[in-house]
Amino acid sequence: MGELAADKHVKYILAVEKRKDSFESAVLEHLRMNGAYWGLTTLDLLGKRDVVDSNEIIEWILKCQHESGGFAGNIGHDPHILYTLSAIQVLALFDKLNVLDVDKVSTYIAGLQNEDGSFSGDIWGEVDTRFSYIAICGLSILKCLDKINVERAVNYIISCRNVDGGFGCTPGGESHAGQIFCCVAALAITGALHYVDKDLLGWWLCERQVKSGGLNGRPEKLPDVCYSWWVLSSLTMIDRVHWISKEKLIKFILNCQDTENGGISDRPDDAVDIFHTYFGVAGLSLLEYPGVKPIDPAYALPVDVIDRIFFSK
Ligand code: GRG
Ligand code: ZN
Repeated sequence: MGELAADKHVKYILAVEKRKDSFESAVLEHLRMNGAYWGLTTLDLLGKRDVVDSNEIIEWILKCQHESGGFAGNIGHDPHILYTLSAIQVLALFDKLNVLDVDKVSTYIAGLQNEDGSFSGDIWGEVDTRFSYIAICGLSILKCLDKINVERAVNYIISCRNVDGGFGCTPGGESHAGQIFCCVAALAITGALHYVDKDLLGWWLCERQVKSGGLNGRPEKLPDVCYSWWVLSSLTMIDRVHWISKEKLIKFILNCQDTENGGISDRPDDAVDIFHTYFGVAGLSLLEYPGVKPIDPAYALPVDVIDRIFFSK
């Protein structure tokens, strides 16, 4: 096993950003706002946020804002709650939340709450606990949680809890590590973690570690680096990280690196992408890997950024 090829990953992220005509950027075109969040957060975790021009990025983010207050994945596209959170997160990363019309953005997010407390992703109405998390995380960063009915939002999330201790995307939906992250993080942010059966959920989550040391997202599925985030952040929030082998997971993540050209893939020997590069580095951050800044498991932003938002005068 090698070490984390941090410098190579920085170069890879910068190259993806520049290669606007490549296959990967064509695929990412409509969700460039997410790509910006993944890439820039990874750079920051590696202590390299300053290698990009923040003014240029902020200018572009503001051009992605729609008159409704929501943000799109790219200029001229339709707004969605998903990209709105990424825009808020990137601005938080650069300490530039002050460029936002907070009332407008928070009104857009709050307007997506339904009668039963759930959230839709956009005007088309798809409902998912992913959107509950996004709304709660975004509004909390903007200090506007009072714009929604938090009690109903929490009750809806609880209605998606399963007998195995996990959570699904809607009531009755199968437990999946990605949805568990969303529900646990939303409950953590709203101070409602007492609704989680930590031992039962911790057991389900730690069973996600397979022989190779990697984590899967559901029973019988293949391991994938992104679950180093979805599973591990959930275990961290419920204080059960010591229920998996940290060493084995570190080894699995490092084995998924392209040590020549940078980037991290979902599994050893697969092609790298910016999504798994972020989740690999974020996972290593939760595993306290040397040289990687600590990340907040609920807000998915570096701890120093969260401290600046909530604890500076
Ligand atoms: C700020 C970190 C952050 C997230 C924003 C978008 C979002 C909120 C959360 C997404 C949560 C989620 C559902 C993640 C799972 C993504 C994933 C790898 C899905 C794949 O599922 P399958 O069933 O793959 O295709 P498996 O691994 O089960 O074979
Ligand atoms: Zn994955």
